[in-house]
Amino acid sequence: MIRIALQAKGRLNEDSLKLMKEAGINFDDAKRKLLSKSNDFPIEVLYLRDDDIPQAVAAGVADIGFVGINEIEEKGADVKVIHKLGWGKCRISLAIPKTEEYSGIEYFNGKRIATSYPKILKKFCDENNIVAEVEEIAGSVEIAPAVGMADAIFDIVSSGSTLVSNGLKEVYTVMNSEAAVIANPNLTDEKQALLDQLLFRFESVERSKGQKYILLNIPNDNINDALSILPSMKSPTLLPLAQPGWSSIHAVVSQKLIWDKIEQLKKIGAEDILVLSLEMMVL
Ligand code: PRT
Ligand code: ZN
Repeated sequence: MIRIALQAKGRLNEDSLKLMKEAGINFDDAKRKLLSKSNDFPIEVLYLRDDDIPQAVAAGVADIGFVGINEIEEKGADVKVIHKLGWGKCRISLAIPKTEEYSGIEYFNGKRIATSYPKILKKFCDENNIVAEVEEIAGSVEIAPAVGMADAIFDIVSSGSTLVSNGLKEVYTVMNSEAAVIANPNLTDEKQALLDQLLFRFESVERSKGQKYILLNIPNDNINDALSILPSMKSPTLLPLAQPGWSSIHAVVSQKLIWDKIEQLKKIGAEDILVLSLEMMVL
């Protein structure tokens, strides 16, 4: 049995549950139980606030967790970052009132900076020889300059629209973040084996994202042209059709390229083109 800590509610909750489900693991959500066991896999889910996940994993209260890299850095918890998940993407940036002129990071010398990430900010200031006053506040950081609590802020930005609507401009990105799988550094062999099994499933699901499965029929004379248009995982799947002189080709194509490939394939005589969604790619 392995225990995973997930965010109970908030920005990472939905994607966390979706990935577990796509990996074939179902359980009750946080609205029903704070600790929930799956019937599909030897795993228990512990729902926590994201701030508490790094510490819970470091202490072994949970064996693994999904949490933003920003929280891991801020908490300085002794956990291993095993796998980046590619969602929950954001950056932590310094921002100042939009009317201020910005010359470079020396601007922050002698300034008061409001943040919920004091450790990351202090480390950045130390590394860059900036002497600033760090004002730690738990939430609504963006409002601090307007109400006179600070001259600047250091906060999470994703689209940037919260900064704009508070009359601020982003001037320096200190770190980029995304959600990651973290693990306690001292997992037992049994737990490590379960984690490896989970990672294999997560990677199979992730690999299929943005990919489509394409099937088409092509005159045998044009098979080589079609194969040069279509990439393949190993060797392309090529099947003879009942109709003499024709074959069927199956391949996986990036969603971004699908229309381009369809147009090229039609030009060389491809017919009956089908495009299907992929749920996972197991290599
Ligand atoms: O209750 P709990 O403590 O669990 O949740 P929380 O309120 O502390 O965190 P939550 O759910 O807001 O965010 C969880 C994690 O999502 C963060 O630690 C980041 O790793 C990641 N993430 C990704 C974000 C954002 N994008 C984001 N845009 N976290 C917060 N924001 C906020 C930001 O603080 C700012 O207020 O959104 C606003 C900015 O958004 P834009 O799009 O206007 O720039
Ligand atoms: Zn939080």
